[in-house]
Amino acid sequence: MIQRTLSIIKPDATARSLDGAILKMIQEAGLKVVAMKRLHLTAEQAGGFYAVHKERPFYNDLCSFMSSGPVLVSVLEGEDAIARYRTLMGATNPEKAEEGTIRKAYAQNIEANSVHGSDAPETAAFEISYFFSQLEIVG
Ligand code: IDP
Ligand code: MG
Repeated sequence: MIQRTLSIIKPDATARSLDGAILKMIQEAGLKVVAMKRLHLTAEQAGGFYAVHKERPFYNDLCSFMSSGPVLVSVLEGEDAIARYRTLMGATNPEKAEEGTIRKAYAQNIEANSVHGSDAPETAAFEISYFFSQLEIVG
């Protein structure tokens, strides 16, 4: 099934100018970038995006980190895009990420782990609409 998923290149990666390298990995994996924007989120905007993690101990740190610099937000489209992008990203903790994944290559630690990807169709729909209108998505 053709799906869309929400990707974020996080502040640790934009700070090191890794956006081009990460997008190259995404495109070489056969995922199509159908929307993109560069944003500097407020802590409140990051908090709304990560509302599902509100009760987690790392929530406040995560909101600070995600608003500490620019992010590159994009919509990726392709066959089974949600699971395929999760595989390409690698494990949340880069120490556990497999060779060939974005987090293995670039993540600094479990928080500053370079990329976000939606984890299910419902979260993808929420996350895409958090950043993009239908007009901004060009398949
Ligand atoms: P995911 O990004 O692999 O889906 P989630 O569990 O959804 O991982 O967590 C969202 C984000 O919160 C992670 O990507 C990471 O930036 C941060 N995070 C997750 N677990 C921890 C932790 O134990 N300590 C600090 N930050 C964490
Ligand atoms: Mg997640």
